[in-house]
Amino acid sequence: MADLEGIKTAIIKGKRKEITGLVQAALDENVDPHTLINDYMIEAMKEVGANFEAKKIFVPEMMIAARTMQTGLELIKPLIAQDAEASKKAGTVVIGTVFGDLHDIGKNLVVLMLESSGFEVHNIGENVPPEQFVEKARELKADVVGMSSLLTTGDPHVKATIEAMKSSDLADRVKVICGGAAVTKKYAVDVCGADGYARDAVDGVKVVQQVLGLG
Ligand code: B1M
Repeated sequence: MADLEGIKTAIIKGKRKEITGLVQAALDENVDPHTLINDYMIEAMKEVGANFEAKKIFVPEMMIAARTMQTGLELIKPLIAQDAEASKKAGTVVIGTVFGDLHDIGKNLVVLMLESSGFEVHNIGENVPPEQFVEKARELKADVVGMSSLLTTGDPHVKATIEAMKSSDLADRVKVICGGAAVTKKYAVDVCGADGYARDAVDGVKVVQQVLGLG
């Protein structure tokens, strides 16, 4: 029987060699990939964050846990993305993590969910300065720019990025959405003037559809 708690523990403890076998066994038993990600893998990362906050672990352990999570996700990705090519293209999304922030796991999940929902997605990486969001949105003819922010110290960069988008020539045609554990709807939308806020990757798809007036 699939050892789902084992998957969670392997991520928390950073057992990278074990994660592949455990995830593969779960997939072989037809455990829903979304259940695996949402109920076990993301939950594991929450516990890693709590352990870090409680000073039970430090940055190196957090990094090993993140790599273990990513190794597991690599196995799951093709299953989620398999129908994406057929259904392109509901719109073009440019997405990155804001300046000063190197966290990428959540953003990459949002990319995966958007791609599997028919969007053309350009992942412009992490530590992205505001002007680069604008340049890439122009170059790639984006309909939506999405930014991810995990650090509360990133708030000024979220604001600066939204301001850069809204004061550019793209303001009228490119919508801007935000997400990530450090951002709230109130801050992103009410304070900074974003067009939307998403609390997780599934919500990210809904919000992109919403701001584009789809479905
Ligand atoms: Co960092 N880190 N980290 N970290 N890290 C947090 C974010 C933290 C909350 C941990 C804690 O203290 N509890 C804390 C931030 C505190 C704060 O600002 N209030 C923190 C800190 C302090 C730091 C450092 C400063 C530590 C240090 O060096 N002293 C440092 C900063 C480095 C930098 O970025 N400049 C740092 C470094 C790291 C690692 C490199 C070791 C590693 C990241 C590896 C990587 O990403 N490749 C790491 C990790 C792993 C974490 C935690 C444990 C897990 C993050 C994660 O991947 N979660 C995190 C604690 C936590 O989040 N509980 C923590 C799983 C992921 C699926 O969730 O990213 O929230 P999340 O994404 C979700 C939603 O937020 C949403 O959808 C996703 C899927 O549901 N979402 C969007 C995200 N982006 C979206 C965009 C959207 C829509 C939805 O639209 C565009």
